[in-house]
Amino acid sequence: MKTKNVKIAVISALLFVGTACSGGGEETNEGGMTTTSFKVYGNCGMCEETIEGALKDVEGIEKGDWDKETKTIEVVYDNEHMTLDDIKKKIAAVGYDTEEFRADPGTYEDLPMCCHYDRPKE
Ligand SMILES: [Cu+2]
Repeated sequence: MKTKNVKIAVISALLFVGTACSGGGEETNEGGMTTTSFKVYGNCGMCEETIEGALKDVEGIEKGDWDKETKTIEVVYDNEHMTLDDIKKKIAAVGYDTEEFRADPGTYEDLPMCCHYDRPKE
């Protein structure tokens, strides 16, 4: 019985990773909460802290989880008080580009050296 549960957990985790790697875009809405993912440019673990830090303790954002391997963030947010654009603007405000919103050059320059990711073309 225990082994079976572990197997199910492993399979669910693999399915989850599979979804996360597909580049984002899929969106689910449940009870006013939207779950989706999108690309955020970045490099390393420090980028992860900065990106996720920008969304931490923000009312209306329940979860922001960036993966440095896939450069994809998964967000869960209250779609009555928050839009995806708001979230992307918050990320841009701490120095990170998304396909839609670009960080200020100054903010980008202020990032630690290791965090100077290759920016997408304007
Ligand atoms: Cu970094």
